Amino acid sequence: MKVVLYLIPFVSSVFSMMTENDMPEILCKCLSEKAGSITIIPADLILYTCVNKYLAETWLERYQPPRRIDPDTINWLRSLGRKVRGQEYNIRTKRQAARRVRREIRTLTDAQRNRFIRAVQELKDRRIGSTNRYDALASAHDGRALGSAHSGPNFPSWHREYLKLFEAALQEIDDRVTLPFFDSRLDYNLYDPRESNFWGENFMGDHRGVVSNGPFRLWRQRNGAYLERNGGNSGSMISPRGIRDVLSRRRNIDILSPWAARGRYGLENYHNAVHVWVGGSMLGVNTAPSDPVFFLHHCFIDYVWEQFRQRQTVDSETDYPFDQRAPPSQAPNRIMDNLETGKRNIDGYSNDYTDQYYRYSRSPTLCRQCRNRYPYLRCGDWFRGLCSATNRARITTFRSPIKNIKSLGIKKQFSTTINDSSRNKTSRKRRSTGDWLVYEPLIEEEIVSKTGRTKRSISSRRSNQKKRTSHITNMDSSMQNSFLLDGEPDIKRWVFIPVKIVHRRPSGLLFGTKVIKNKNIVDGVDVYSYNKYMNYTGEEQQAAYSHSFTSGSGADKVYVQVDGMSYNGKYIDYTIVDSRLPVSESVAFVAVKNPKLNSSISYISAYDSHGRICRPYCHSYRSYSNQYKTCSGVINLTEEKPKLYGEDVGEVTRLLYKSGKGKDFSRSDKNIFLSFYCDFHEMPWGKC
Ligand SMILES: [Cu+2]
Repeated sequence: MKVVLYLIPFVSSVFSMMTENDMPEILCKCLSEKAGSITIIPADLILYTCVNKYLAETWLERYQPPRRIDPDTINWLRSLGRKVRGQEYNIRTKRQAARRVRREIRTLTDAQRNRFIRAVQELKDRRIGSTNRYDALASAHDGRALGSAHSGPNFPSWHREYLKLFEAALQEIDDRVTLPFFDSRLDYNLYDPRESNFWGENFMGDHRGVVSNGPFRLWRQRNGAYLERNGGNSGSMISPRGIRDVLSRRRNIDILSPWAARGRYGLENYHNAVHVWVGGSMLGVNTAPSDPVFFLHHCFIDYVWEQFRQRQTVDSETDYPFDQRAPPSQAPNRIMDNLETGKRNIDGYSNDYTDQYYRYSRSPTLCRQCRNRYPYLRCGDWFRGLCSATNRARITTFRSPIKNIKSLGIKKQFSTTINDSSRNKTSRKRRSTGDWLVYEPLIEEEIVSKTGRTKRSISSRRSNQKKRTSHITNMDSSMQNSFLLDGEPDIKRWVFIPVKIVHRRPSGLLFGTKVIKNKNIVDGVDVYSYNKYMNYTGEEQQAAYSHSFTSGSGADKVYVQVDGMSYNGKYIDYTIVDSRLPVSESVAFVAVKNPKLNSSISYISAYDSHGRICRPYCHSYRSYSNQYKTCSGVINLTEEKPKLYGEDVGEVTRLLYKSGKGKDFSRSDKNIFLSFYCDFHEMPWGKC
């Protein structure tokens, strides 16, 4: 008894420096509103939308007010706007209708593409005010525009005007340049989109970590952070079916957020999945335009929206949906934020853009449109007759500037950037035509065709889905973070905490380890699922990306994501679990704001590479056992002792495994405050 009394104050003080906060109301409301659609769209996209909504609505409180844009930059932006209007005037009066043609980047000639790339590089090189032209334009996407240009009816209009300005800036440098677009369906149709030529040295450069080859290698953002990508970890390229679904609607209210955010017609969801797929700089809404991929991707979204507009049966110029569900900053007559062109939100719905400035050349989708016509496209899906991008050229020599790589502190063997050369050795098995037959239903099924019509049809489809394992997985890439915190990229501004992941084997998997019973193979099970523990409930599992596979080895990644609630910073890392086992456990290390720099409140979430979300649990320090109770995932870290974080991963490891001179190798979980249960059946978010 005495011992217990003695322990109470001690135990409760252990976690005094890490506590659970309530989830901010904006975030909580958003998540619970959308929770109903986690069996329709991958839940990490819901997370993405809601976190962005919170960040957009709180940017002023979280940032130290951002540096004012200098007058030179504003004058330049205004002059661009005037140029656009001048062009408008010329075309109107002369009636020459010299509309520029925007094309899919893989259909450009090498010369055309190089000219575009050179103009982008030049934008980055030309100084303007305290920055360069590229970054001046990129920063227009930040601040107020986070909220007034996303998740609402102003999404396509604001971005249309934004692309026009970017294109005008390119044309100032080279008048023959037109903005190309990135039709990610061509990459979706590829067996492994990470191998696409789009990420080749003569296109956008690699997608593994700090961009260290191609035309934008070692680019830095305005705040000094490197341009980064973490391609293919989660998210998805856009499926042809998704585009067909969007184009099957006739009113903007049916395809735009917030009204269409929950289903298969939501244009912004498909767009988000690509941002998530590319990751790195593209993941944060405030940093996304730092990557030129942003403009090509958005140009494709604009292409799709234009096709949609062409099919509308009502007046496209006035079909601007707006009610109390939309953010007030997206009111039709409000002036577009940050673009300095004086246009109103609804002006982005004007026909002028495509009547006067540009038109789109049809992107080749069917094999007969691309076969033998473009060196970077091929007939990728003979079965359905669909075009795909070609795989990127194998690089025989490693051509990145070694010197610079060294200065990044990247050791060659573990580089996230030079895998191209190492991957050459084990060339991937080309998929035969037969594989498409197996693969094809997966493409059609998951994100796209689930409307939740009848549960029976979904579960019967799911039962056909065993064998979602493949040798194409994301297991051979690491994770790069920018260490950007409140505008400065520096690891010292962060501290590391441990997060425990408890992962249950998802249903629908079948591994190669067959069960032999009484001399015969037992169908439908493997050694790891052949047990009484695996008792799946009839509940529906969360939706997964159709294009994602579990490695045949069982290795799978669970990502842990940190979003600053009281600061401006994002951090993501993963831990590896064994999907074969009924339950598998692991610890991830993620970084949060260093509490020495004042308020460190973070929302921490976890999801697997298929887009399914895990449920957060916090250590219940009132009890003596290692008990965890469901919690919000919002963590407040303070400087109070004892210290439950480390300045580096080694220090955290010491928290978990006291170095007992080889005696003690068991982990002490009492120092792990946050844990996630990845079961994929239970609702990942609590009620507000
Ligand atoms: Cu945007």
